[in-house]
Amino acid sequence: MGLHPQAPRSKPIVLSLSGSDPSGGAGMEADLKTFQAHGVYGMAVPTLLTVQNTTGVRKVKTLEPEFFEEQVAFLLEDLFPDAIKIGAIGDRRMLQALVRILSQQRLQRVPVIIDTVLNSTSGAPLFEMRGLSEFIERLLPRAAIITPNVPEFDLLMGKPTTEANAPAHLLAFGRDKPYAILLKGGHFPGDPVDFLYHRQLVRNFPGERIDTPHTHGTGCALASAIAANLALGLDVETSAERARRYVREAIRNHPGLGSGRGPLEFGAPG
Ligand code: PXL
Repeated sequence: MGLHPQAPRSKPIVLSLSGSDPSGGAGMEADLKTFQAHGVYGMAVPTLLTVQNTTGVRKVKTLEPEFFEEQVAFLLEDLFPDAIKIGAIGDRRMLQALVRILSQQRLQRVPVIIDTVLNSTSGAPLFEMRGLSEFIERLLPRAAIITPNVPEFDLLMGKPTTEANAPAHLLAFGRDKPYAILLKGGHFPGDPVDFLYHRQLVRNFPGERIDTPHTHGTGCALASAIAANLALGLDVETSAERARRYVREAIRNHPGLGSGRGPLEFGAPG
């Protein structure tokens, strides 16, 4: 029995299981800011730490999986999430801890959003590649939606995707998968188009390239905004659409910080 068993539940809770970016632009710090901006209550357990500023990631230290699991287990005894966002994982042992956590019966109905973070934009590895098939086969099937960028989708798919063949590749890859896929088109040339695969259909979201270096943590903010929207009760497609709009405005309104790839403005969604 809790200390205040009759306390009313005032807002949805979202849990981030991600890496930490001390510069506050990406990772669990960006996730928590995005949750706050969406009016949901954010919690976070870090999978890894980074030596990082806006100019890049210098070092990565994956944390102890047993301690991580204990943190999550104790948290869930008290504060139960309405959605879980997963970001950088680090290594296979941490991946296995996540698989164990998500296989618990009590979490089966909680939507999981997986940002398939494999490398940081500056090139530092955020997951060990020899764990890729385990990641695809054991973790991804637990997701409601995954949010790869083009290089990440190329690794999942095992061959390169262009804007022209993206719908066919998504239909082929997604056919036997239980999750939706938001393929982020930022790496396509010209104005980027995102593609959403959901329930055997592909929809495209044409975008406009915003010419700015202030794009640190855009993937983290996008996945977290989707998680917040799902926790608020929106469906997958609406959540993805709103999250895209949120990130577009967050880039447009960037605060101009740092000398490298600066952070976003984590404002309230429009
Ligand atoms: O944006 C990918 C990402 C995710 N998580 C952490 C990161 C980064 C990129 O730098 O540092 C912790």
